[in-house]
Amino acid sequence: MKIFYSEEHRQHYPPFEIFDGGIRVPYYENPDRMDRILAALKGMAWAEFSEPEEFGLDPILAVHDEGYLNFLTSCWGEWLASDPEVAASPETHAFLPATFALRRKARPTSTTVRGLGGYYIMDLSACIVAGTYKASLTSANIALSAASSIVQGLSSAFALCRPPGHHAGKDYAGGYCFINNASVAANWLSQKGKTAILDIDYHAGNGTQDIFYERADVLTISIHGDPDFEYPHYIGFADETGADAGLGFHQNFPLPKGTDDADYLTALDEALNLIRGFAPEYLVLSFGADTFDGDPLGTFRVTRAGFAEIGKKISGLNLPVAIIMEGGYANEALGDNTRTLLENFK
Ligand code: OKP
Ligand code: ZN
Repeated sequence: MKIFYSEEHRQHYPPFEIFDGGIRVPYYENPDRMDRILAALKGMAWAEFSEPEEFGLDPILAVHDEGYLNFLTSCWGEWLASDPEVAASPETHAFLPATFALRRKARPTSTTVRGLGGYYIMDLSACIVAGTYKASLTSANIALSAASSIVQGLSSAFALCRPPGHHAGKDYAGGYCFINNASVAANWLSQKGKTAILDIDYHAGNGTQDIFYERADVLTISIHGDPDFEYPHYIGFADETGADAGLGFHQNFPLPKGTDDADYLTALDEALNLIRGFAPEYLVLSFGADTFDGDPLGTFRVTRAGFAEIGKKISGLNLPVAIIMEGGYANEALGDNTRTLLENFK
């Protein structure tokens, strides 16, 4: 019996893998498996070992996507080049993404927590603990309460939501978000009058985008770090403008690293003009303070004065607004930044 074998596999030996719950363990699919098999076969008289032939890429490209293969080719080099820590000790590192594109949505394929988790969670930051569900329900109720109060005639209301919501889609959690508070509020408001959502969190509001993408009755706009370099990476590009009946009723403003007050306010002016054109009765503002200069999860340079200007411009719409708290991680500045924005809506 011919047995094709190569020692090449030894070059593939990641130093770890991640188990459920984030625990690092040694790589289970390891070269020792081959050594065990080899040890078992080597002594057999019928075992005839051969090196494999070279067939080139064509038979592989007949099955696999070219971009995917290109990624496999370039991944490690890019990873190494992108991180000095990796370069300093490559043997102790492995590439893993921290986010997962939901491109297969056939069905929840398993009834176990692991299967359902993979289906309903888009990344490794939507961690669920004992109090998560109740806290999320309460957070949504906070947003609804703000929405209700503007229907009752208040010109503005602030929903100090936690957990945040704008990364959560119809059937997925992600980015610290479980229930999309702003979307719940906006959908509720849309029964009362035409509603727009403006998302000024530093990260693209992918969940909100997904939820309203086919709808013309709720305009959704997000201003954020360009997903070309920033989380959530797979959604939030400028050419995503809605689908079906909703075509033309979504707009993204992806901005570069280092965006300062002036550049931010220019994009905001454009967004506000779109809202004026839509002429809604109500506005839901997804507010994240992670655009702040020095936010540990952001790259923008919006200042305290910038938040004041942002608040002034949005309040200049003269629309009843439900302001929904999203992100913001420069904790020592978060209170002042939030207050500065809110001051314009008093
Ligand atoms: C939530 B919100 C990237 C890790 C990304 C998730 C960020 C979620 C942001 N290395 N972690 O929009 O403020
Ligand atoms: Zn954010």
